[in-house]
Amino acid sequence: MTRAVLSIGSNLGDRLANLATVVAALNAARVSPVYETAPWGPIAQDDYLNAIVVADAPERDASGWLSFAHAAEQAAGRVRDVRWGPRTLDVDVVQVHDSAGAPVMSDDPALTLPHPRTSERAFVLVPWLAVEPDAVLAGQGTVRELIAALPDDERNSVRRRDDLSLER
Ligand code: PH2
Ligand code: MG
Ligand code: MG
Repeated sequence: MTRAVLSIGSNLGDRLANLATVVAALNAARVSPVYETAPWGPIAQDDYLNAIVVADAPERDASGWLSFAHAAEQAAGRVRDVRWGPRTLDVDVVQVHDSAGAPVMSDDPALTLPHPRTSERAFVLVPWLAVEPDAVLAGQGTVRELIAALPDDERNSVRRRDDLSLER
């Protein structure tokens, strides 16, 4: 059994429906509230909806979670796109825990774990805290502390959308 923390995001098409495809494809998932988030990175684009999903799988290892992420993106019609540009669905593997609950660490460029830049991104940290209040970003500190350390403009770039839900 492994547990993955997945960051899901969409800023093209029916954003909420795109995110919902990920939840539908998983058993035993816990899902954060949905957040409206300002685009992060160098590319001007529309706002995203973002959420965090924490999911268990009996057989999937870290690379199995990456395959799951890519398959979900393909199924949502994602096309080859520019780095950090708009997308129908992005599924990033933020962190994976092995069967003993220990975080998997990897510097493989194909799957770096934990996911790079997580500590700088309110659109990952804020939903993660909402679904796992005691979460720790492996090697970097508690998610609560990391949020407190963000610049104000980054922390304020995400807004909870209580009118939207991914709960099944
Ligand atoms: N994903 C990106 C680039 N920028 N900004 C926000 N707010 N949310 C995202 O999910 C996001 C982004 C490329 O993966
Ligand atoms: Mg991605
Ligand atoms: Mg991404």
